[in-house]
Amino acid sequence: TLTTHIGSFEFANPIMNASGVHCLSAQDLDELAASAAGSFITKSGTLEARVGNPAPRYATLPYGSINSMGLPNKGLDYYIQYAEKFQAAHPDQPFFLSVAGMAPSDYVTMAKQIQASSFTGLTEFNLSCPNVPGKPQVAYDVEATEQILTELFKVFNKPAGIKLPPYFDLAQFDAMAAVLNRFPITYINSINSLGNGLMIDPATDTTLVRPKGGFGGIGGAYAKPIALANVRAFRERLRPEISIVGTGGVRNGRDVYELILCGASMVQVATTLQEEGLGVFPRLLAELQVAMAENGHTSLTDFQGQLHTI
Ligand code: ORO
Repeated sequence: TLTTHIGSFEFANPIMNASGVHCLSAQDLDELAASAAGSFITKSGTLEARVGNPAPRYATLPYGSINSMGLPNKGLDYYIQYAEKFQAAHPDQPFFLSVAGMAPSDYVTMAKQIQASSFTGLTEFNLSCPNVPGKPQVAYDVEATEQILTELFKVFNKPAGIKLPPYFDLAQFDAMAAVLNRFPITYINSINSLGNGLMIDPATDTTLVRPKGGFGGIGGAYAKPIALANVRAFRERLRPEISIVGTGGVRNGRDVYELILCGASMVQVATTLQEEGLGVFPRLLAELQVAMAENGHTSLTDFQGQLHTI
């Protein structure tokens, strides 16, 4: 069985989209919901709808992607309305609502709106978007993160997750985990894209994307070892009640298996979904089952978090 859990929610399988891919419109979300994915998440909604950054803002790379979308989205009201309607029609199909703030106070405002809505699923607070010009990635600032979470959990008591950027120093994991452990968080999602990479077209000596002078978030295979490390490092530091969604570098079923081995309960796919479309889900599910069978496992809990070290 591929059954998995986040908080009190059960999912038939652990593979889903990462926020940003195939999740902008109601039609995109309906297609995800009808796909083989175990769940789905919306594009990060902001208080006001956004058109995002100028094109070109996504490019395919030899081993992944670069994006500088700039949070194009239909606005929080649109996604709350979608969530309320979908939940009423499909009460047994839990899903995720992602939100992002343009300012720290936005997170509290949005949390209040979601709290007041009828949505009872999982809300993911994106503290790690790398692509809005002039806006830092909040979760690289431990104090700012602590302040936002303090204010947020004064008004919010629904299941909440935090989308984190990749960290690279063990002291960063120590500091962030210590903060996260103090709040009633249901899960973390590691990782967002590797922020502010740069790729160049050799034919023209020109950046591949236009916004921010060519800087953008890197995803795909480039991200896999970083994602594994972030999932593992947080699993070793967070309270066991806090689940982990593992995101980054999934191209095949073995990649899904390895994120679960490092401690993930759910695994999200962005670049490969963007490149391959919804058919990626049945393929990854079949490949995950092969990887499990090769190691003699029949359920996710047989190997979840059971990484061997030497
Ligand atoms: N892109 C990312 O890679 N991560 C985010 O959180 C948001 C965006 C975007 O909209 O640019």
